[in-house]
Amino acid sequence: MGAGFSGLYMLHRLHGLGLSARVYEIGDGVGGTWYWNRYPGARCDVESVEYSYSFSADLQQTWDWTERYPSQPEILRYAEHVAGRFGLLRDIRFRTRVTRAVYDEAAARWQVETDRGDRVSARFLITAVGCLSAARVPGFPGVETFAGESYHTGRWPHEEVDFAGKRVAVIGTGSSGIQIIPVIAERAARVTVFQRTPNFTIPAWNRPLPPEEARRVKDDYDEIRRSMRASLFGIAAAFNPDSALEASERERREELEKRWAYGGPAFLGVFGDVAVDARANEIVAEFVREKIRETVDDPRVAETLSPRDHPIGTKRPCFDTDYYATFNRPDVHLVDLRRTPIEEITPTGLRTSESAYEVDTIVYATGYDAMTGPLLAIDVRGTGGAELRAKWAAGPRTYLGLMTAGFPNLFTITGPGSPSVLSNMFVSIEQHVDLIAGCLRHVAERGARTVEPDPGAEDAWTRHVGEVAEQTLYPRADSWYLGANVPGKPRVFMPYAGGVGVYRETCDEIAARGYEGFVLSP
Ligand code: N01
Repeated sequence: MGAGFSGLYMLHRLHGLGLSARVYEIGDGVGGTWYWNRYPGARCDVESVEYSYSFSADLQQTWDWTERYPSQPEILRYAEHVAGRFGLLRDIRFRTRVTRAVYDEAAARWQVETDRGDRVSARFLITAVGCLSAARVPGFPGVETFAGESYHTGRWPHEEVDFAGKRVAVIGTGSSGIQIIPVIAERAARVTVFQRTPNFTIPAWNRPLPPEEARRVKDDYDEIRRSMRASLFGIAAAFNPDSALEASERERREELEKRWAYGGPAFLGVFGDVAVDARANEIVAEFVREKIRETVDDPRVAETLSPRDHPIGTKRPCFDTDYYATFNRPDVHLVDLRRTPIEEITPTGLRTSESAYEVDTIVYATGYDAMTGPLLAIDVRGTGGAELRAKWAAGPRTYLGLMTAGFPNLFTITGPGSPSVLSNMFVSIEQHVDLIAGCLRHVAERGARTVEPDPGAEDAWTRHVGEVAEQTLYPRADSWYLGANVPGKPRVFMPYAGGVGVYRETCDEIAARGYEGFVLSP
């Protein structure tokens, strides 16, 4: 299920194993999140040379990225290129949503249904549905009454949206809002930004990628990929293991300024204790607030933009182009929803507890039902008709984020309980797909019909995921990592916070011990 980067690579590996496979994809093209997120300014914040597949030396040597961070159109072209180059399109059914998947114990097969009336059966069912694909518009009263145009960043139309001369409201200041706001501000007559929680954002300093720089990376790719795989977040930038608390004032300043000037995710590797020690974290957080005060002319606006309710890095960090400076424009206004919440959407705009705002266009940059949302939107039933929704009602339970007990032969690429969204997704996707391919080979060699986790191994892993998160500052933020953005969703930290290097070693050891913790049935 899914023809984003995980589904595409999985299909390629299944071809290599000599298995027959079919991919169902809701969109009418490949690319997953990059197919849907066509909003102006959409760009990946991992560097292009690292946000790419490593499985084919030929591919990584022949594909040329043009910018330091790849734009959405360029990433989509890359996905389309990969699909064509590796002969994947013939096995993908587009415009087709899987609605139901029921495990038939007697046949040891999954019976899969789609919204186009397909009824197919498969030995293995692999979900490649993405972690951030269930877009969410909050249930503001009156949402459906708005007479102007409205868009969610994650469901952006294929045609260009014309903002010229328009009064635009943007709700949400996560990664998507922070990327789209400066671009809309360039085009619209007026932009009003509705902010609930201010976010920390670091300059990306995007720029063209000179061919000689790309050449150096290509010459050194083996080493770069090796260090990415062994790292915490799946990126090659050096992580400084030193403590912020032990560094002198001058050393701190130098390191922070150096990383700010470099930009992008490397900033958060500034000191080794930022993610685990509140005092170290506050040093880095205050440095960013200082930058906000330096950049934003109006001190009250600067203060409203300054995060104070969560440690830096505990909500997904953002990386921007001119975000804070955009608030110096006379045609951009910031509304603090903590002080004056939205009460309703009206036919002509929005009304907060304080004022009415007349607008032509509303942009919802309001995020996703992350990680579990896309999978639980499907009616998945395992052994004895058990519902996945019921099993995960108090939070996802998995072994390695890869499988869940009671659902034989069902694999979840970058599922909850794996590093996934806390990493460069390409590193996590390739590792999971390779792990699944290895497991399928193991099942075949043993002559087994089914594989699923031992419930004890699953309990221990689920506990471990929670314990690792508790050692960090992550649980201190109301983030989508914890499901906090979706009313009623259980508050459980979903990704594995131990880092992609440690996670990979753990998986490799488990595989070397004959897929310890997995049960094979004849
Ligand atoms: O979504 P978000 P996103 N009333 O959930 C606000 C990836 N990504 O689409 O923080 C008012 O982060 C909400 O406020 P609060 C990346 O992993 C990557 O921006 O909940 N406001 C928040 O400000 C990212 O983390 C890239 O208080 C409401 C915003 O809407 C993930 O996708 C680019 C509200 C949602 O922010 C999701 O990012 C884009 C309400 N009822 C995305 N409900 C790159 O690679 C929500 N909000 C660059």
